[in-house]
Amino acid sequence: MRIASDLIQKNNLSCQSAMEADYEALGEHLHRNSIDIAQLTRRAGQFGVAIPSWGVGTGGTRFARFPGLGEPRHVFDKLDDCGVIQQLTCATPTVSLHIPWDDAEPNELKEKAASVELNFDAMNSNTFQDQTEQRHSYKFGSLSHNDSATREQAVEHNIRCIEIGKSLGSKALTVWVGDGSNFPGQTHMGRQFDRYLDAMKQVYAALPDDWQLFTEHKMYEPAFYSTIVQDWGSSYLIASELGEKASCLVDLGHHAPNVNIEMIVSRLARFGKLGGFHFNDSKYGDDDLDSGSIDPYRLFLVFNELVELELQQGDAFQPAYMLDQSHNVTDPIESLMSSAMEVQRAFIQASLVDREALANYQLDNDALMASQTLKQAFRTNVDPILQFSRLQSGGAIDPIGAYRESQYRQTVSAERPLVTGASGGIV
Ligand SMILES: [Mn+2]
Repeated sequence: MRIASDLIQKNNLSCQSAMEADYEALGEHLHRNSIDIAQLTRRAGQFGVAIPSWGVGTGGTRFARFPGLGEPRHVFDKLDDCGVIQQLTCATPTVSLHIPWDDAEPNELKEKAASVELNFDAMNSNTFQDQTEQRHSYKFGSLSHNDSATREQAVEHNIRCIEIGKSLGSKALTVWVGDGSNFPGQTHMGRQFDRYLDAMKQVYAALPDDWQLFTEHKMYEPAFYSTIVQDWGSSYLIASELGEKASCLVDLGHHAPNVNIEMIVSRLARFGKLGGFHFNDSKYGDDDLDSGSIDPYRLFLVFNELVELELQQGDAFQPAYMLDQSHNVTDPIESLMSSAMEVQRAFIQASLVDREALANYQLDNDALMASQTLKQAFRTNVDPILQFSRLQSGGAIDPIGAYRESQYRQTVSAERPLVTGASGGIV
């Protein structure tokens, strides 16, 4: 199902000489600032962000879902689509599965993933919707439900996700729940949090030594008055209570508008509890728009903190990166390729920041020049670095152009019937 390599080579040839001229010019520009473009290109090649399996399906809103052509029918089709994204961008080497949406025989999953050169990232549990033949409903909560049998069922599901993940080579479990309340007074917020913590401790106890557990906060939805893991403070409390294998995920869309997310990143990392990210973008709320499509400067500022942390902590600093967005009006493969490149771009731009100059401006209280130092890096067009890195790794200089030329979507739509029912899940 992958894209023919001669098609990629032909597409690359059509834009290679322009790219090389741009690369040389950028190299000279960076050299004047004592930055080695070859080192940055290697850095771009080492960057990876995970694709969520559910991201390759078309999403929807509470109002409607408009299915796209040739949507994946099951996890094996999803892995094919993820394989195409990695083949062309060389920036998405792993896939994050969602159980039970992606339930399948682990050996078959491993075999399929290997055939499209992908590995498995964090496992995601689902206790926010009911499955057929499920004994206890999650309508009024899962890990924090006031009925102990429902909590036990949710704990067992999370432990099952760990077991599946162990056989796939995954090393992390992400827990996001929809638990909360829709009315003041509906739940006792203190006792509900106690029940959640107690259940999470049982999940944590089943975690292998070399695994991580990520807790993900979300301000609202599906519960609208209160959610059990409402904000990064609650998330931090949970991760602290559980132990050192637990840390916090920051989903860029799960905050109130205008919240200073890069400051949250700095705070969590300061206390060793920054686990990783779910990247997306938003305008009004938890919009799940494409990463970098609304506010690329904010994405850059987040990476500015991350690059700074990497310099301080070295290889010990290994945050988990995943895209988590919903594609309602675009081809999901195109959106995910574009988003992976936007995240990679922010990473490289943040690597250009003159940290010594910035530190001195901070010491001198020179707010204007400190800000200009960041802006200078942000304004640098690093496209040639990303393009050259992809070419070196066997990918496409222009992934979206090569993808369109390949007619992949048209080819798979001939064998994948239109899916009108299921919705792309958004967590
Ligand atoms: Mn998320």
